[in-house]
Amino acid sequence: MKYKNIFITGSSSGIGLATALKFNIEGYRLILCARKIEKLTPLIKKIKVPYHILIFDVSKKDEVFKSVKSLPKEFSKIDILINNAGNAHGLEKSNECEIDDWDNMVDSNLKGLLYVTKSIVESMVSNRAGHIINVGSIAAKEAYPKGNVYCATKAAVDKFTEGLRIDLNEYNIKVGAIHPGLVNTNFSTVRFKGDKKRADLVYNGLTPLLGKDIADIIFFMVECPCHVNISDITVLPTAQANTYVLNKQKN
Ligand code: 8X3
Repeated sequence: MKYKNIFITGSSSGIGLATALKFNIEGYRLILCARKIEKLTPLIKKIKVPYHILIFDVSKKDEVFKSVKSLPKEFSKIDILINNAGNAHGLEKSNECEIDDWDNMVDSNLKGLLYVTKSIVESMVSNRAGHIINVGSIAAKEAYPKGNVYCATKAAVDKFTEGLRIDLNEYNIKVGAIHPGLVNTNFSTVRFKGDKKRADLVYNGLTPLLGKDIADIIFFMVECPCHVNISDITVLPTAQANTYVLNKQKN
């Protein structure tokens, strides 16, 4: 089971970083993807397994295909793909938000995930083996105020996951998605463009999930026996009932 190659997008922070660390401990061979090499330095220091780094932006189609093609032979058979890269940009009403934020989210969360998948899936089909896990969001399942395009990109990923699973069914390839609720990563800081105070308020008064919680579940999904595919899983902090019902303690 071990010594498999796992390809993780967005592996320099948050859920991607936690997932890389988890699979490092478990002895998998890592293909670590990020936009900037500097951001991977702290992770690389902790890696004990064979790894390969790819620096590219998921939203740049040519960069994606060129990077995947450049993989050395020992990393070119990708057993597991974790489509994790993506983010939220802004939290404003549709009539008030920045159109660039919409572009950014469609380009990374949706188009980027499609490019990466397309660049890898053909070799999985040739191998008649593979496992693709898309990191979605509770936002895929329900829209919330001011979430508009972020929710739309995640809902599209959710539906694409389903379609991909149908297309790949005859090739013995597992496809699934994990949809987290509130996870305390730099997600909200990015969403609020560096406004740490506003970001902290999101998690204030409750115990959010950690990147590690999601990484542990991804590992469980990957390690299921061959005949078991977890197709869809939503994970929330105990204090979160849905995107807007939260059991927050007053400080
Ligand atoms: C992250 C969860 O509820 O902030 O995707 O959209 S939420």
